[in-house]
Amino acid sequence: MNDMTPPKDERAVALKGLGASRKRVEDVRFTQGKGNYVDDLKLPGMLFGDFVRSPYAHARIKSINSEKAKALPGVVAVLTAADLAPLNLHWMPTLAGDVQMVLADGKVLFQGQEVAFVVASDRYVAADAVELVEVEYEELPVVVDPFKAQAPDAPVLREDLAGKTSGAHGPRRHHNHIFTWEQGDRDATEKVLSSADVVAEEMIYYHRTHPCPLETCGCVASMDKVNGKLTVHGTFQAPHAVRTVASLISGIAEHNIRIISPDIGGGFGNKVGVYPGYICSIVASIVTGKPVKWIEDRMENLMATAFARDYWMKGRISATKDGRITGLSCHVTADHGAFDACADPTKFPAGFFNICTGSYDIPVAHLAVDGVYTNKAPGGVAYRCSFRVTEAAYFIERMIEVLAIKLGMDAAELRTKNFIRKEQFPYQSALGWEYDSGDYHTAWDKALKAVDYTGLRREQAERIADFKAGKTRQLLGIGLTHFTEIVGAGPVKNCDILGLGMFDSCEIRIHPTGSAIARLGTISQGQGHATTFAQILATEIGLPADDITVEEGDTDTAPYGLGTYGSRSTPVAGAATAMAGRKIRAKAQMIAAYLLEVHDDDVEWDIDRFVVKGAPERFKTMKEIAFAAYNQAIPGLEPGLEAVSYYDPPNMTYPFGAYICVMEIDVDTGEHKIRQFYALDDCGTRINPMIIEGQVHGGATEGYAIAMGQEIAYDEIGNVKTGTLMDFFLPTSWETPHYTTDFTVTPSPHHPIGAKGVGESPNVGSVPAFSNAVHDAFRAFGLTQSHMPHDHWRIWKVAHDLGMHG
Ligand code: PCD
Repeated sequence: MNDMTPPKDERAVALKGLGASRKRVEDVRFTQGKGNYVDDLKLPGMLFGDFVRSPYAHARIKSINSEKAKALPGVVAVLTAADLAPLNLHWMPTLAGDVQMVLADGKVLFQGQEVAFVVASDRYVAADAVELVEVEYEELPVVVDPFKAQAPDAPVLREDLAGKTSGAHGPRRHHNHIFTWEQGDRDATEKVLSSADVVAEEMIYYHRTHPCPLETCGCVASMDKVNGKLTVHGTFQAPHAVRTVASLISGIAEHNIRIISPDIGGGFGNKVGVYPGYICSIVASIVTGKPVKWIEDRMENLMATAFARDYWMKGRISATKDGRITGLSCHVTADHGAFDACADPTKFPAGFFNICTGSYDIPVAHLAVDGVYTNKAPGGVAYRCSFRVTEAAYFIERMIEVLAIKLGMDAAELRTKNFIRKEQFPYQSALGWEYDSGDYHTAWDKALKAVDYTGLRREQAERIADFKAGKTRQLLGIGLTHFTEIVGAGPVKNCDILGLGMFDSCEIRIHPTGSAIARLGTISQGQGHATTFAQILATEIGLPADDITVEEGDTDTAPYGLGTYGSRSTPVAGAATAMAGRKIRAKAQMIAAYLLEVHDDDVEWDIDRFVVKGAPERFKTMKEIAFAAYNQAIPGLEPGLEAVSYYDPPNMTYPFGAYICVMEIDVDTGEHKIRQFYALDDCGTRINPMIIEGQVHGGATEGYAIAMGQEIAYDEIGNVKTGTLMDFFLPTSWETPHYTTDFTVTPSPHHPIGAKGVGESPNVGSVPAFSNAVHDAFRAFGLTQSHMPHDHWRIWKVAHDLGMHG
């Protein structure tokens, strides 16, 4: 090394690589109102589409009269199922192997269902015309309860499936039954449960809710009839998959379709599925020859696009008298609404719910999930969780608490006693997963110590005594959770969506002057990929992150990938990025050796350069190497410095965490106050600690909303009672608790940089922590289980039913 060379640590810091809390490069435009969202797009001659939607949850359509609407000046077309039928587009395939009406075909099955699509010169004319379309309905009996839906005499919801005794996931045993999915060993589990010392049994309900991104769903479809190219800008979390599906459905050759996801204002799973609005906009653009924009309003988003959860989970868990868990059984009744449009990898009709043995070493388990049709909106998306993992984590973390009550044991101690031990990894779970790595005891002990758990329990005991003595009306709840997530779908061999294997990709081009562009198959919706993926590369290829542009979301330029959801970007595309970087570095090594006139093996990597072994003063920086790649004829090497990697992960990654919520509850008003919320996350190698902290704050806030008030509620005739933000709880900074974040680092053994996902973890972990805090506050007064969301009224009701109001 010569005197001019800055020391290693200084060079490493200058790269802003792995581990740096690099400021988000996206925020320069976001904080100045310069983002580029779908609704910012204005194309010449653009038309606007808007839906006529059903006011009924179940009704036959007797007639649709659009004459008055068509007569309104500015209205260009009104599409109904009859117009789409000749193109065979009045129904579309769902991600779950079912079919779904694009526009109501003979009947409607949920409130807010799309009935007709009005296309007009501007949005206001379209909205006025929607009011003028006359639809005659004949009401039919409504089923909103998935248990009643399975009664022998329940109304037939899906007449199109009449007589079909099997569906995409096997046999159907009733006209409203979709599938049964079973995992684990039923007989062995029953045997253990029937002879166990202690068995706790409970029905745990995870209510229906909605991702509710600030930006609703929308698109602009533009068919260029001259060159035959269809361009669709849209809020898509998986742009390439949308392109392939659009080609298969429409018959337009795939190279003639360009899908662009511009900036996206939050996805949270809401923007994974395909909605009628996309199909109708594309058809309308083909029919009119003009670009057609469709943007949902807030009510449409809440009422009609993909819901989340709605799982009734009946659990039984057994243990020895001293609290060693011996078996677990779970039966889920899954309310999928009118069509099975659940967004899961094809072979997993209940997603990865079979992670429901959680962080515990449970020797035998059995799971059965029954999917059921009801008169509710379709969906079943992974709202900030990897395909039903939040339901699974909620289930097991509630069951642990219920078991602790039955055993008369401290719930923290029960967890400690049953955690999978560090030396058991890779761990084979009873329901079929291989957990890659973990160190649960270390994380748990750190968390308990951080909140002074023993002190809190002492305080709680005093509070209970004070309450009983009439000195206070405030209870103290300590909500514990230790969760294990499963993120990073693939592997291709068992994960696909509509037949597309779930790999991901990165393509890098290094420019002659030593800056670069990387393109990925994923798409950020706010996560900060442009910041973090450049950091992975900076460390791999020794060029500063600030000199690397990261681009996603345009199918004409990005390599094929399966998109961003299920916290898969870091585990899959992040791995592809590291691997592509390593290909660059391998070629750079040959170039450096040539320039330094030594053998390839005689140079070694040193942060941002190759150095001749034993002669540190002789080196070539990556910047020099990049230039040489374009201006030297190097024998045996092609010019240029580019690489692409398509990465099929060997396994998923299993991030985990320990969350503790301390909550004050007013017995008389049902109000709560979060006194402390501690979140310890282990996502393996941390790329950007600041972004991770932001992810935890965001996810925990969504979890807070879900646990404490947010829901999509229906009345008995299928009216959505929470269709506006007046009724649907979306916390503002006023309600949002303060969080303390912490971490441990247990790298993934199979990921090239050891990273696991983190974006969803805080939702998976926080919901049970908040809910357990509510339950824990009332444990001493006899509460075992009460359903979320724990809004003021429900908490008040719990106290009331326990006789605490005198
Ligand atoms: N990271 C770091 N480190 C680690 C991991 C991670 O740093 N270790 C970071 C990365 O890079 C990014 C983030 O963090 O940036 C995240 O990541 P992940 O976990 O991998 O994930 P992704 O794939 O990217 O994403 C996804 C997620 C999800 S799934 C969701 S819901 C949500 C989350 O993400 N969403 C959202 N977050 C968020 N944020 C925002 N802002 N926005 C949004 O929208 Mo789903 O399934 O879809 O339901």
